[in-house]
Amino acid sequence: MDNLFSKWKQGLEKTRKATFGRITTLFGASEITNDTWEELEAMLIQADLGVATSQSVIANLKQQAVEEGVVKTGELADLLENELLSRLSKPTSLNFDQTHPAVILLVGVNGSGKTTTVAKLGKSLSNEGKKVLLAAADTYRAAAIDQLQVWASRLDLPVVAGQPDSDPGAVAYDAVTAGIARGMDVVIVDTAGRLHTRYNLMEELKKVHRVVGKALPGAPSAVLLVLDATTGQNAIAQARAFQQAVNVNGVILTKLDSSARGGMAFAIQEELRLPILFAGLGEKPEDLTPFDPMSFVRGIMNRS
Ligand SMILES: Nc1nc2c(ncn2[C@@H]2O[C@H](COP(=O)(O)OP(=O)(O)O)[C@@H](O)[C@H]2O)c(=O)[nH]1
Ligand SMILES: [Mg+2]
Repeated sequence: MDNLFSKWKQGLEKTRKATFGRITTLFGASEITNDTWEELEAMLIQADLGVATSQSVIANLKQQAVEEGVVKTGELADLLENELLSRLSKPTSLNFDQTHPAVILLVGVNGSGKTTTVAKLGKSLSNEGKKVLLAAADTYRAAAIDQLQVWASRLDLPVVAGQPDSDPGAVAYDAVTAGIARGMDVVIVDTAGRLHTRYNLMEELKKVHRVVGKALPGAPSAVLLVLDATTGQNAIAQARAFQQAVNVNGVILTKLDSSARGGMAFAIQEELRLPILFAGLGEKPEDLTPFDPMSFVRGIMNRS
């Protein structure tokens, strides 16, 4: 087993143990009955796939079982693995060619992991040889600015930060301008997650988005929504609010390692129609990894 897959497996332990691991107990030598389908559907719902997605998985599996003459529960594991895999989009990577520097905005509610992910993503892109600038545009909390500055100095990445309570749009604008002047390849912008009202938050985000486009036409290249995997289905409603405010291009799913609800990944793709680009499998900088559907599905189902 290679290192990366063992990391996925380790990171998905909670999801596997709490839900998907129990699904495999259904797979034995017995004949498939109505009860099998009902139990499987209930387990998928419990695994946070959402009702609609779970029902659609079952409908497809039933059809395939008929078509392929599958009658024993033991043969369902392969069908389920393929079915789950078909629901996750192929690995997607970020587009760095749209503007130079590429500008990436990270958005999401407080505590979802934005600031940590800005640092991790910055580190990973810098390891690939890109010149990365971080921008601390969550000016509503002094602690958030400090947090990113600490990460930046630890990872040896440059950072542009405003004063606490300064205009987040202005910080983002300065960061993009600095990125152009300093010949950066990527500017990653951290944003605020909570204002007094959701309306304010979304208006602020729209503004940051607009301002970034003024500093560099065509920017941002990507708006990535950071979702906390421990919040399960709740994250779907959150995501919809962000999608209404700005054009979200993809999801970064954090804290898979502390979540038993990793099944939400399927609901993200199915209900939000957003690709998952990266996964957080821990708190350390190297714990952000491109989302790999095969490792994810095999990791939750305990198959190698
Ligand atoms: N276990 C784990 N913790 C994470 C992960 N990503 C972020 N965190 C933690 O989640 C907490 C909130 O993260 P932060 O970046 O401050 O969230 P923000 O409010 O959205 O900026 C911190 O304690 C992070 O260390 C992850 O992938 N796994
Ligand atoms: Mg933050």
